[in-house]
Amino acid sequence: MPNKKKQPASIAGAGSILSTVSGPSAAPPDTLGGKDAIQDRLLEKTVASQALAAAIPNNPTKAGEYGEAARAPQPGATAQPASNAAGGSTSTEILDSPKVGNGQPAPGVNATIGSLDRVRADASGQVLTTNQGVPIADNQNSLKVGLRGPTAMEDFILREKLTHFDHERIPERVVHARGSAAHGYFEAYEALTDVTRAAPFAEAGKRTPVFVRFSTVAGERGSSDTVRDARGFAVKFYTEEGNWDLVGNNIPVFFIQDAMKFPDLVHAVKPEPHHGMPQAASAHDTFWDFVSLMPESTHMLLWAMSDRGIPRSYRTMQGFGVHTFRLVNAAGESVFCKFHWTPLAGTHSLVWDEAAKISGADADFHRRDLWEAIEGGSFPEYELGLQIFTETDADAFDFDVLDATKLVPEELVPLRPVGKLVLNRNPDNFFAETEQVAFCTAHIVPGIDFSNDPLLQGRIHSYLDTQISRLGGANFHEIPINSSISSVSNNQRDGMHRQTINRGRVNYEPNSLGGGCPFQAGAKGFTSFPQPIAEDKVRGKPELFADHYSQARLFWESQTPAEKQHIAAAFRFELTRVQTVAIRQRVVSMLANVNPVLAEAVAAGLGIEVPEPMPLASSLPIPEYAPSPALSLLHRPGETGIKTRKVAILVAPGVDGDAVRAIHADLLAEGAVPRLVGSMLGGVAAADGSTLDVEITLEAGPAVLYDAIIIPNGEAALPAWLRDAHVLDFLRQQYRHCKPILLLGEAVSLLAKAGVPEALPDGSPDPSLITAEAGEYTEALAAFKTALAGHRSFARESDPPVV
Ligand code: HDE
Repeated sequence: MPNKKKQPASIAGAGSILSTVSGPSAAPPDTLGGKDAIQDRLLEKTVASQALAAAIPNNPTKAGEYGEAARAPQPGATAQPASNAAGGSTSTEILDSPKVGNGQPAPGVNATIGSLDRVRADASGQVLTTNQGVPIADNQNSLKVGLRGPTAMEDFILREKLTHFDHERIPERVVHARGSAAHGYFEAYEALTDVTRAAPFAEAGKRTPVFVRFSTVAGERGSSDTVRDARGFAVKFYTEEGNWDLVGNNIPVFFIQDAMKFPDLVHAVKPEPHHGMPQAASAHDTFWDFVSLMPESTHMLLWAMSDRGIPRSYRTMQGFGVHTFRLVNAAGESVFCKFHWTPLAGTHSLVWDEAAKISGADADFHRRDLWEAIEGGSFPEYELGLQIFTETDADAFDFDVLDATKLVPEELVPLRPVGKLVLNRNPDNFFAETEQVAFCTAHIVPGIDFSNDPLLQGRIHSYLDTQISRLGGANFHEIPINSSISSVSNNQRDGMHRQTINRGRVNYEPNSLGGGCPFQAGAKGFTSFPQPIAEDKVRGKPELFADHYSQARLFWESQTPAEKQHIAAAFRFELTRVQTVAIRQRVVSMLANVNPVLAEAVAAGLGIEVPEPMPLASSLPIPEYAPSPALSLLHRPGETGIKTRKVAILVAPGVDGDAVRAIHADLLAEGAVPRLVGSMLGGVAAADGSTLDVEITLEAGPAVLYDAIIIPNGEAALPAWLRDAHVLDFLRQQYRHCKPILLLGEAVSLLAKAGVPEALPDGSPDPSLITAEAGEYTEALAAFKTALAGHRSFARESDPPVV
């Protein structure tokens, strides 16, 4: 008879499992002897972990790291653990608590990248606590030794509160410090898999969440929105293959060609170092000194001095990726690409006199506009268009596509519309989202790649680097607004403010103790486009970069007469504020290479002769371009009509109440934002005895804050309006800023009193100055709405203004 007695479980080596150093060369024990759940887990963990290591006897991808084989990276070797315990840091993780959780993390999950809901906090119904969660009994008084005595050092509640407050600020961005942002999505029109494997373009209708931040460049965090400057247009796409940041501007070219010059440019435009002036303005000596010694800036200067430098709204400006990028498809084939955002609301700008006055009336003009539009459900939309061209196409262009001071004319490479961006949600918290968002040109995803543009190459370093001091360390990617929605697993560890609690003991690769995980993705991961390069190591620029003026000329010649006049006036304004005559002359000598009319107009305003044109840096033939209508702002009136346009309807006692109500309702129905403006808040008795409620006063909401004005009929209201300089100024400014004006009945007589001409300077009727008999305004209102939906009535302008 065989011996039926059960073999005793082996306990040999149990002591080694219970220790953290050395162990026997034999197989692990079956049991640690006791009946303890923790010990069971420890044994399971050790056994599974040793089996996992044994499953990877060597590193099978090693040979593939060398020579030609390295061109096709292989996925890393992995093995499956027999138990989830194998990857754990500790056998005690099975003990749960309200703090540590249930101890069973789902395999392969990084819970810190969940939606923002995981970190949104709501205090409804909650008591006030310290940061440690201790309920606070008294939030009014510090702890004192006697009612009139000194504060006790032990008052940890006061000290925590003051300490946190003392450290509330973080450094502002070195540039683009002033900005506003919104959430939304990008929706692809079609699959672009022929040219790119980038996730947002994978299929028609695919939506990718985005966070978009608009900004000025030079001003500090609290500076005004409507200064003359380029605007940032930075889009973070949260794709399932990682975050892609398209960090662009509202101008398609830049001042400089090489990253080496960026600190010089920014030092020159920022407040001068000795007295810290001026704020958020390029109109000072150091800026113009620098740019006039850097003639490659001429093209961008023309854009910045054009009305692009003073947009009406973030919703009415284009965005551009500026640099040439690469698109790469799944087969590894690459084309070049320029990114363009085009606002559906059209391209609209302020006029300079208005922009300067808005800075005083509402320094948050653009921030408020973006917030209000989204809050009111008028979601800003932009179409993404791509200019796609091959390397061979690029070789045939008259300019170098790696030169960020040059654009690719749409006549040469038309835009391919590929999707739309919709901003449909305001942030919960300005600091946590808009201030802490970290855009970075190095954040690209499979399917997108860099070109060798030397400005872009420098940016790839700078953005990541700057976040480390701005956001306090290397873990800024863990800040909720910055975290990816695609799985994040790597062996980067520690650093200031680390949020992730990485499970397990493996923090290196290759490894066998973690089953090889996380393993390299191989060809499925990001692979750089293998552009062949055989060149000398050299500091310098390609010869085509030396043509500094032909595209500046293209831009000038593509503008309408009014836009040209604005450009000349902007140069005049900026250079008048410059104090050094030699700098003014140098700038004009640069402009003389662009166009004699421009140079003459600017020189005349400065009381100087046009100097000799600045010597050319290029000896190559000068390229010639036909004017490009797409470069004029007036090319894009937009598709959204009067939606979101702000209209002031003046009211005073005795005004025609019926007309006010009907016009108000009509405008509101079409998505405009009409507001009743009076001299004081409160009810105003209309002619029909009804009461109209003034929403904002002429003082609190001056003319520059509206897109148009309506003054209704009102026999009894008129004398008050005629006596009120606020009203007359309101009318004058609406006129001077070329905005639509609708006057009904007797209100027409305000024109003469305000000195506003009824006809255009050439005697023809002014299509934006509309008058009608009281009670018969249907046609007039329609004409007013047409004017409101379009561009400003620049035909009114004269230099100097007559009103
Ligand atoms: Fe930037 N830029 N930049 N820039 N830039 C920054 O990064 C830099 C350039 C742009 O809303 C900084 O996070 C260098 C061109 C935008 O948060 C910094 C060079 C374009 C934003 C930086 C450039 C831009 C920035 C400061 C030349 C248009 C705001 C804070 C090599 C395509 C993003 C920060 C936001 C911000 C460096 C040139 C656009 C210092 C070195 C060209 C929209 O890293």
